[in-house]
Amino acid sequence: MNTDERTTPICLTIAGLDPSGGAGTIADVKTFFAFGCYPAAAIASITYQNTQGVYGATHQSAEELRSQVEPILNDLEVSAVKTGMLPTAEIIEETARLISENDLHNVVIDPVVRSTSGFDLIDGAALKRLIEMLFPLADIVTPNAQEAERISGVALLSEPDIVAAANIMFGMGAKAVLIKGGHLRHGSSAVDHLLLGGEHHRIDAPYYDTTSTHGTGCTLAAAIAANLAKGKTMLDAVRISKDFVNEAIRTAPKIGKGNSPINIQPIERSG
Ligand code: PXL
Repeated sequence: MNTDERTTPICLTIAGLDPSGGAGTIADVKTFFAFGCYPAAAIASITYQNTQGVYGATHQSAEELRSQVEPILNDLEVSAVKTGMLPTAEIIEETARLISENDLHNVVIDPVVRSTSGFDLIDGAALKRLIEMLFPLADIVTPNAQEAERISGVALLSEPDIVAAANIMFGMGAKAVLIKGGHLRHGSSAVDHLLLGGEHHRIDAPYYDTTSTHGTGCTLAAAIAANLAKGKTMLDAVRISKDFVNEAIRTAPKIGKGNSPINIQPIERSG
């Protein structure tokens, strides 16, 4: 059967390129494809890295970003957009303009602050712009616990802290907040907290004590975008995405000498 934009929703990522393939746009593209979506990708920054660390980056200008995104939006019917590493205020402002001018839906904002290896992927002033300009456009924001602490100013020591941090992010304009609590774990499970429409959903998964986690955050946010593009509700999209990432961590290969990328594989198609 031929496919088109109705049967194969198009998902756009605006994020950083990890040329070693573990995180950023390559993880996003693999994830969109894994869920049967058609991937489009614009690069906000070219990073220099491998599984052992991030060694630097060359950021795109606002004009370079627009030059990548405009032809895509002029031609393709984009059903969801995911943002990742947006390193500068000018890139963030341009991304916000592109989303609003084109009335893009199913907007997933992953507020990437730092790589696992400790490299800053955004500066403080840019993070402030990201909160001001992109949170109000976001259907969901997906900070990890550390990012949530930096954004909200609340130290996340207990569940009430998580709710307080999420409420601050609702005040910043986000429509749903997913706080990923890999290290806020309860015994042997890793719990993510989805706050949505006045409800608090605890999304539970087994915790794996592994260093094979490179690209986890990017993959989760991209999977949520893909599932929203396919028409899933936010709660289902988050649950499906968490299971997908969990399986990708469980079955991660050992690639490279550092933090191995997770195992992003197509989900089984039912027909
Ligand atoms: O996982 C955060 C992240 C996002 N985007 C890019 C990255 C990283 C971490 O290394 O390199 C491009």
